[in-house]
Amino acid sequence: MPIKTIIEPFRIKSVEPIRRTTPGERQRLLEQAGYNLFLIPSESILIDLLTDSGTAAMSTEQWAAMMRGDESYAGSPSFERFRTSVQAIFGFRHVIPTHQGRAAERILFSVMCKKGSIVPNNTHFDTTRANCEFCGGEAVDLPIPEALEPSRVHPFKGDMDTARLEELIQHAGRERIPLAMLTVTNNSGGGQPVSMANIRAVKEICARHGIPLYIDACRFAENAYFIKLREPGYAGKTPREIAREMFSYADGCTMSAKKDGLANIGGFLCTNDDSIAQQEKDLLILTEGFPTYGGLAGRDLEAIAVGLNEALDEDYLNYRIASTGYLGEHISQEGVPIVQPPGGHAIYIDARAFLPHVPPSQFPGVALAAAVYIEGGIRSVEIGTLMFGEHAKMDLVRLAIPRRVYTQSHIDYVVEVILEVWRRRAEIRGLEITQQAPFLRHFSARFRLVPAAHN
Ligand code: P70
Repeated sequence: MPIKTIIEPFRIKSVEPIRRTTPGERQRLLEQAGYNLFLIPSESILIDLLTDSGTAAMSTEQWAAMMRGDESYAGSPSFERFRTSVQAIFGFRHVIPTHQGRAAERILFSVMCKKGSIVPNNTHFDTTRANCEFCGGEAVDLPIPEALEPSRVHPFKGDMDTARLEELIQHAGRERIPLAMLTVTNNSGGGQPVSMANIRAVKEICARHGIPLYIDACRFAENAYFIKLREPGYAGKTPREIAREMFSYADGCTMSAKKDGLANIGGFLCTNDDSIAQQEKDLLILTEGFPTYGGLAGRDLEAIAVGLNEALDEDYLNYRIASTGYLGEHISQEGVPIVQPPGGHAIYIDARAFLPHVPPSQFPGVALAAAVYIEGGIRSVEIGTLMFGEHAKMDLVRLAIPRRVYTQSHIDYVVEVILEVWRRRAEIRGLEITQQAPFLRHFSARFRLVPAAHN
């Protein structure tokens, strides 16, 4: 019999202790933080599932490469290794390093958008939407209808609704749409993949109207692996071959290397358009740095150059997708409502279904995330009414799994904590905002419990 157990395909060389706290301590910390988990010190978190961004464990090869980092201001060989590695996978003519994904977004939208522009996407993530709007653009989400039903199983829930894209172009006119985007995987919609067929179909529509297509590539390797597992014709291809094909249909991309770059910081912006690239590099110099480092140290460029390749390793991707799925299956089989099927980098709990007694106006996602922290010291993040305001179609709590960081027993602990919160769900109360910022309010908003009489 072939051995079926999927193991972590690495051994551990350096460890970081994590600290237990008591429920009483956590209750106090949470009240001090205005019920916002972003405001809790990480030493008081036991298992940190706030984000899979910048939280990966680096490999020995990445650490070794960092020592080769050349910190020259201009023309560093570390940049050449970074560019070679990016081009081998993404294939674009221009590679512009940035300190993280949102810097790539800001530069892209500053160059391509103006007041009145419309940017369609399967679903814009928080910083993408905010940067688009900050440049005067309108960020339009066009997910397929299945994506808005959390319990509905569909292999490519990240697909864009191509009929609505056609309609939008007809209605708004090509001149108002400077670019279209596809986010792989779709983070706000549950970490769900986009199919190759959909990328091709979106490209065909964009090309017909002369609209450039950009891919928000943060989780490109996980998306490529889902295509291999689920899309007819791709089972025999490597994740790298699939990624290359995905990007062959695009005119450029934005990337946060903090996700599938397996790095703790960094990003990049790519394009095939020489004139756009020139304007982007000019802006880069203004705020990020010279085009051979773009706000990063030479050692960061080296870590990304290696990390991008490790993220495409099949053993790694098999473990990655299996361990996320394991968490999803073990909580959903006990009745916990999650976005189905499990995503690549995270499990998303449907907070509206989990807490039907807490209306969206009382932030069920924030309330549930607070309860999970008090129960077991686990930090998660709300993706819903707090993050997206009126644009929120769902209230989700995301349990994002940092790459190569936690073992199966950590995940078993998370399962146990979530199931305990599930048993006590009737006791969880809604929240109201006491303080908020004008944009990206989720990072700093503060809350209090809704008085019992209003519940
Ligand atoms: C996350 C982080 C970042 C991101 C993304 C997509 C699809 C661009 C970016 C920006 C953000 C976050 C959210 C909640 C808690 C902590 C962090 N996503 N596009 O965790 O990239 O962060 O490098 O500027 O997902 O999903 P960057």
